[in-house]
Amino acid sequence: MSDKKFNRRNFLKIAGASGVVAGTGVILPKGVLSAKTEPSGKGRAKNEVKPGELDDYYGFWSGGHSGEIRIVGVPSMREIKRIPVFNMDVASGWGVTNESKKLLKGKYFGDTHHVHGSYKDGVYDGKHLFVNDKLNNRVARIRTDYMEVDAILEIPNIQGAHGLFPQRYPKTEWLVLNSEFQTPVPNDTSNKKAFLNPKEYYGMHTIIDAERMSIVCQVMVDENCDLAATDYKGKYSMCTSYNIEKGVTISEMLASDYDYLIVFNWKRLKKALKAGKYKIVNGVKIVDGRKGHSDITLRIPVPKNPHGVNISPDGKYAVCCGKVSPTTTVVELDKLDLAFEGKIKPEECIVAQPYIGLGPLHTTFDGRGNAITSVFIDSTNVKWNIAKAIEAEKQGEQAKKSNPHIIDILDVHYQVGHIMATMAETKEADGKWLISLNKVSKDRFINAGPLKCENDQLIDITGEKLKLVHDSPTYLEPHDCIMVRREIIEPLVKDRYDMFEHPLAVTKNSVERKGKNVTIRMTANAPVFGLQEVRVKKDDKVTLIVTNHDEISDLTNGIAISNYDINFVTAPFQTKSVTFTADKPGVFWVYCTNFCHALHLEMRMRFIVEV
Ligand code: RUQ
Ligand code: CA
Repeated sequence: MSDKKFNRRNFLKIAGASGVVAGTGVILPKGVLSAKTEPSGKGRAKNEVKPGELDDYYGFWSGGHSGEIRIVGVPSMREIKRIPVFNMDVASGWGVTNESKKLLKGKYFGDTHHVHGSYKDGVYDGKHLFVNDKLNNRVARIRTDYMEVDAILEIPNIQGAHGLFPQRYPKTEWLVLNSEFQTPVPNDTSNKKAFLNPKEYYGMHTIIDAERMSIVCQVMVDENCDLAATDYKGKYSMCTSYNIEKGVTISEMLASDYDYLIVFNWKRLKKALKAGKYKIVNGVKIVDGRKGHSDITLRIPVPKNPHGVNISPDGKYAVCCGKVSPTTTVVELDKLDLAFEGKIKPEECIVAQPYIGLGPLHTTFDGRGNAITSVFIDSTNVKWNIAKAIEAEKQGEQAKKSNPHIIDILDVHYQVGHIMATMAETKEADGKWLISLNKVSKDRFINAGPLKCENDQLIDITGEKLKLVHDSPTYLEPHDCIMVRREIIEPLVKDRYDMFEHPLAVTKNSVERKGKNVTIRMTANAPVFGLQEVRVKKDDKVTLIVTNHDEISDLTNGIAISNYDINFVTAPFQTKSVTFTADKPGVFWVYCTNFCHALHLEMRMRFIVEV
């Protein structure tokens, strides 16, 4: 075992010593590389993570319309890994192997916005991540021990699957998912008279069983359901709605001066389900949550076309961003019961509406009573104190005029969408780092053509002022992220697969024929494949199953079949399979794509398709 380790390291060392920069073929005079990588100036930058040191946080970034999730080390901002989710990834074979195709069910594009972790008692338990697909209306679950998708759920009756949030207390049994686009329900020929009548389009707040990855029910509302949040008591979930008008054009969606924060009462929802108060559409229980039809929902008016809703880590407040209004709306969650009981009006749950700036989108928290809100049009992050905003609201307009709640305003570059502070969506928000996910990066990086990257900025929030520390280019387009303390995740992450978790794990090499179906079972053990030659007949349907038998951590093997457009990797003790038709006769070299050994290039076998 240690032999191979030595081999691998030694090889890289040799390549390094000869002055060849690995992978580039460029020869540099000695010293140039090391001089450039030395940090400039004296001392150590606060976010510096020196070679050999580890980051303090696992950052989980959504990849937007790249369809993936990325793991970013914080504070170094090094991209450590990409987890393919709703996309194809030819390096790892996601979308190529039978295992991934079974989950993707023929859909290879996605639009991930919101990654969240599973919770226990208001803090991440480190077990799962969940992410939405706005494009094809799916939710994926990632098991963090392998950092790999283990379930994908398609959601019927909705479009624009957007805001996603797990239950935080007592643990994540439910996930909520909002549908940003209203549609006819059902959206098929049985309901075709609704196609041209937007008044018959509805939004859905979908409840998902996180363990089974199945749908519990959908709550139907007239409004659209944008961003999502759950409280810290397991009582409520909520959505912002910017289209209470049921508009289909921008001007129609902007007609009203206010829209809603809609709160869903879980106790009442469970009661309705138990009492059978639902209809079934496309196999899903749909509970009526429309205004005037239901006691499950509460509508708090908020100005205007709101976007994000975030819950303060003390569990007391929901902060709703105005988007078209320059304000945020602070809702006191303890008042929701009274409002549901009809003892106070919904708007009486609002305890502050502070001025923030032009285009507030999302809010995060430092765990010290302060909120930080992203402001899109102003291109700023605004730090403000929640208690001071509430106090000024009590005192009236005069007190509000001087904006006593605002602590600091930082210019960001440019056009910020989401922001997130470390651990901020948990009751252990620690106020160390803030990420500003900016949509526009022009002039911040060397010009790489008309299609530019995004700029994820790292901001130090330990002091009174927000301090910009680092610009980090990212490929399109992270929408949201969470940052989880390393200690929560790291002990759960494995170096090897549990080999026999895969029912097809190969222990003996074999080629088996049943009519035109040929099954090749093969081990990979760097630098050899278990078979040196496989012969099939033209037009055979071939299934190739490969198990990596290398127990050395990080020893990944690649399996590529020349001219057959097949390429995937197996990590230690992992099994993957592909099925294809051997439609081209000839000799095709199967080779290892993932540098595994000093004799990596010799790791090959012949795949012979006879006629
Ligand atoms: S949404 S900024 Cu999913 Cu705010 Cu993207
Ligand atoms: Ca509106």
